[in-house]
This record gives sequence, structure tokens and C-alpha cells, in this order.
Amino acid sequence: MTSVSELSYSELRIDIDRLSRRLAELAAIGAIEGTEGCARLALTDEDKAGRDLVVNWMHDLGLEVTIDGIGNVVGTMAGQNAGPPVMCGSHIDTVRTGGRYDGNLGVLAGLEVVETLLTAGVTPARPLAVAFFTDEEGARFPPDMLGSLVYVGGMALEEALDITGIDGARVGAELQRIGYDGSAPLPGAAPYAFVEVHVEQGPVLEVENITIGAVESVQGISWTEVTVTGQSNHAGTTPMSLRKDPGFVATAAATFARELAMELGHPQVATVGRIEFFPNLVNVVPARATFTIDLRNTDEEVLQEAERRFATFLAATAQSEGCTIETTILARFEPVLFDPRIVDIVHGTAQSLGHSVQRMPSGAGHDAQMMARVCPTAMVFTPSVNGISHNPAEYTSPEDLEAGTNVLLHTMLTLAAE
Ligand code: HGY
Ligand code: MN
Ligand code: MN
Repeated sequence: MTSVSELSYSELRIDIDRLSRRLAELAAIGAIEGTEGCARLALTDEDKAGRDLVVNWMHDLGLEVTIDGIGNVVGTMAGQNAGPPVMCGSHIDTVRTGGRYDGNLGVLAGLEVVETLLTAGVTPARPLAVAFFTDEEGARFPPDMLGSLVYVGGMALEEALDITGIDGARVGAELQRIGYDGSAPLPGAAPYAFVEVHVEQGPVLEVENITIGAVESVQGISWTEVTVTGQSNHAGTTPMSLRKDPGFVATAAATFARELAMELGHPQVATVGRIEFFPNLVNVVPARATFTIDLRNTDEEVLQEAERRFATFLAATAQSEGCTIETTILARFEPVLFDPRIVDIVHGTAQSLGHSVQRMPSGAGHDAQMMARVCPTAMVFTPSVNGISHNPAEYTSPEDLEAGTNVLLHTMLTLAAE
């Protein structure tokens, strides 16, 4: 086998048709009829089927596959030398209205890098690894990035296994049910470096007509579930002055959150994504309203201000409406800065491949923000058409997928040759 140092690998390029075929085959699992998207909520049968497909591809490529106690899967390609691998990866679980690229690109681009090297008979000096982490979305089982958080020791396995999902299921029982309660040690071994390629999921690269994002940071994330309890009553007979209407408190809070984000200005964002009334009937003043609030900002101080002001408004509104509130923190991650050296390699690699590139923050959370706790880490973004994501219409052109995956290939080879 030719070692990378002997072969000038600069002309190596990935096979976009092969990558596109894998993306399509994986997207067919949990496909959302009439769309290009897919639904594979974490630890569901669809997630299991997607996992099995990717693990089979890993075996086909001769990777050594390990599964840990939270169901993270790592496929490792031996290098000329032993030692910690240069790792890439992402997630293959999706939201309920998922696109085919969110997460999936980062994992399948890693398999494409491996197959490109195997086909060229190139063995990197360091081992390479491709990972997919459990429950990155956090949509069924909060918090998001659960698998990578446990991988880096940010949450004990027992605590993670005990998490109850929005449907009442438990992480541990679901992992066992789908056969991914593995035995590889946790926390996982720290790689030499970690690089994640991911669709931007926002409008910036497309608007600026740039092909590659060299991602420098991930903004802070704050998820809270709020349960407002009032008094169910007759919608027709109860005067407005006598109501204890949790539905009013929840919807007033949602309106306040939006106004707060507009006042604080970009990049502050606020989202009430889930809201449920009980008994949820047309002629009943609700007894209870449960909703989630997702607040994010690149600046931790401003994010804390947003949290404080939202909590103050919620408490005052509930009190004046004669309702009580209970809050549960579902996720809270401070902003993360990636390793400038790795960001520089991504940026320089994109330029050397002839692609336009710009440095930027990530609005979305990613497994890379957890891996940054244990090794030098950065991300590669590719444009999202119309900035759409968490929507089956999510789309990135084959040319941009190819560019992003070639940047991943050569970034990993540079790191593997160090
Ligand atoms: O919520 C997020 O930012 C990611 O999609 N898990
Ligand atoms: Mn993602
Ligand atoms: Mn996502």
C-alpha cells in the first residue's frame, strides 16, 4: 500500500455519485411520502434500520466497528501507525420533518472519504474514524447531542439511560429494544482531532454565494419545558375576569419570546416549537398548558439576559392569571469556540481546492461542539438552498456536497499526516 507521504494525494477526489447513492438509500428509510425528506426519530425502528444500513456499509469497507453504552457507533480504518484516529462524523437520527442531509451528510461523507482512500490504495499515517452519535436532535429525548455528550463524559451513562422521552419511552429501554446498547467503554477515547461536515441549515452561504463555511463556533443553546397549571372551566359560562387560563399564559409567553428576540436583535433567536393543552377541547378553558422554549445566542451574557427576562415575564403573567408554573431545563450548552488551527486547515484546504470559503458561527447545535471538549475540532459547512432545514424540502446541490466532502477528505489527510 502506498503511504500518503509518498503519494502526492492532492489530486484525490471523492465520488459524488457514490455519495449521492448512499444519501438516497439512507433517506429511503423513514422516507416522508411525496418529499425528499425522512423521519427517523432517535431509537425508533426507523433509526434502527438506518443504523443497521450504515453499520453494514462500515463492515463492507473493512472498518473496525464499535458500539458504546449509549449507542454511539465508531468505524475505524487502520493507519500506517497506531494511535488516536482523525475522526469525522455526525448523526443519522432526524427530526420528524427531517431533510436527507442534516447529520446524514457528515456520516456518509466520512464513509466516502474511506472508500476514496481504499480505492486509491492509500493508507494514512494515522488511523481514520467515522462516527455517528445517538440522539443528536434531542427532539424525542432531550437534550440534543445526547450521544456525543455522553461520549465526552459530559453526562453519566446511567443518567442518559434514564431520560424519558416526549412519548414516555426511556432511553435505556429503547436502546436495548433496537439492539444498540453496546459495550465499548465510556467516556469514549479522545480522537487526535474531529472534523464534522454538515449542511449550514441557514441562509448565509447561499446569500453570500460562498461554497464552504469554515465554522469557528456554535452558539449557546437553552431549552426549557414549561407546564402552566390553571383551572379548566366552561368556555361559555366562565367570565373572563374569573378565568385561570394556562392557555393564555403559554401563548402570551410565546408572543413575548418573539418580541424579546426582535428587541435583542440578531443573532438572538427564540422558538416555541412544542405546545400542548389539556384537555385540548374547543369548549374547555384548559386545565394545563405545556410548552418548550428554545433560546439561542452566540453571546452567553445576552443569552442569560434573555433567559432572565423570559422567566420574569412568565412568572408575572402566570401570577396575574392565577396559574402556577413548573419548569424543567431540557438542555443548556454555552457557546463553543472551535480550535483555530483546525479552522485554519479547513479554510486553507477549501482555498487550495479552489472553493470560495468564509469563516462563520453555527446557529444549530452539533456533535462537534461536544467533541471540542476532548480534542481539536472544527466543522465544514455546505450551503442550504433557501436556508431551509428541519423540513423535508432541505436541499444541497451535488456540486456543493462534493466540494464539502473533498474539503473533509483533504482536511483529514492533512491531520492524519501530522
Ligand atoms: O437543535 C439543534 O440545533 C440540532 O438540530 N440538534
Ligand atoms: Mn444536525
Ligand atoms: Mn438537526
